Amino acid sequence: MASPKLTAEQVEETARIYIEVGQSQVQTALKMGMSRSAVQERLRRATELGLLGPVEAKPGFIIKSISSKGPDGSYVKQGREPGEEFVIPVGHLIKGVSALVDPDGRELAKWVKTKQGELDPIYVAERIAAKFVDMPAARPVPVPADTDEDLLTVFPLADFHLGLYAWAPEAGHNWDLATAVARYRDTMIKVAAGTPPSSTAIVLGGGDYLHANTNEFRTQSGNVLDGDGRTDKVIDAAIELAVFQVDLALLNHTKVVVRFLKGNHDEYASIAIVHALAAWYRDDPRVVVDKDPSLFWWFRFGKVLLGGTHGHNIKPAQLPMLMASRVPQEWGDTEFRYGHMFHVHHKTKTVDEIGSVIVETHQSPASQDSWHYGKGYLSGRSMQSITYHRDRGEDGRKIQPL
Ligand SMILES: [Mn+2]
Repeated sequence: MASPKLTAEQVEETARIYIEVGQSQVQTALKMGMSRSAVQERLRRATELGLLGPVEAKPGFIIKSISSKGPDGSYVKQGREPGEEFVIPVGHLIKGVSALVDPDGRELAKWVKTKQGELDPIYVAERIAAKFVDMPAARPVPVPADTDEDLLTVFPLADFHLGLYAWAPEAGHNWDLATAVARYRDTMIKVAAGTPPSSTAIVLGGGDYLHANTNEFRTQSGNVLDGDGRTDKVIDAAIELAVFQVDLALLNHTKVVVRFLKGNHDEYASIAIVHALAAWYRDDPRVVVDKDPSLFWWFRFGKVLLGGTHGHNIKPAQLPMLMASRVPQEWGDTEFRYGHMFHVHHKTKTVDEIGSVIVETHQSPASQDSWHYGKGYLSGRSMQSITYHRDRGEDGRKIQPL
């Protein structure tokens, strides 16, 4: 079958060379530097046009058969050879076969009719699998075999600022939504790998998980921010990343508690994250999404009392008294008390343990934007997990620099 792509020049050139080399297809192919099958295709077309004799076809006509007289005087009629073997088109099945037979019932020609039909199951499975390549990991996550009932691990998600945009000439680094998501996921995996299999995990969004509430990209106090992407897009990526973190925690911990504190950048956008997670995990008995809308978080584990807040409304030194006043019962029942704060993007540990509470502020893994860079801030970037023993307090931590 002649390809429609062949030009008249290509066909003529092939016919000329074929005659030049003594009508050898192999020699023609060698001379033209192409495959023999390609030469054959061109020669078929040349024959139809009569370029190989005996007469050239008139414009718009082709030669359908050639009759010639053999050396012994008999007539030889040459017809076109059949085309390639018939192949059923992908996704089709044979609908029917009809035959043209001679008076003796012998088959002269056959028509194979196909129609769009049931697809090959393997073909369908491969097509579906291809669609899921970029989807998050499948759930449900298997329950980990052995976890330590005496341990609890907090995974602070400190000032992720998803949606922050930074341009290297202005801010020292290039940073955008896609970069942030990729780097955070990578770091989450490394943190998880260095965390013991405590029975309880707490995914603690420390506030400013998102860079902004709206497409205007402003803080609560109205400062203009450098944003990447539209709010819908950022929220979508933020939910997916939170699900990634929770699913990761489910691999190593029996129970996962999720709490996202509000920050001064995402007072409203964070609500969407919390509610999406609550819906996502509503049928999973291993996940508890705490929808508490307040700015403060308290959690008791054995003799350990934990507290947290973003930190835009109170100073670290105020947290111990607040803890004692807001949850006096838990305060009285515990011995080891810790406060987690964020907002400042750098690491501090309150020098004095006020009322036996150690309050720390967390380093952010986010890149600086032009404003922070311009202020000359020099904090490092990391993520971590902190593990507590129910009777002994802090038991260890895995710190992962970015
Ligand atoms: Mn903040």
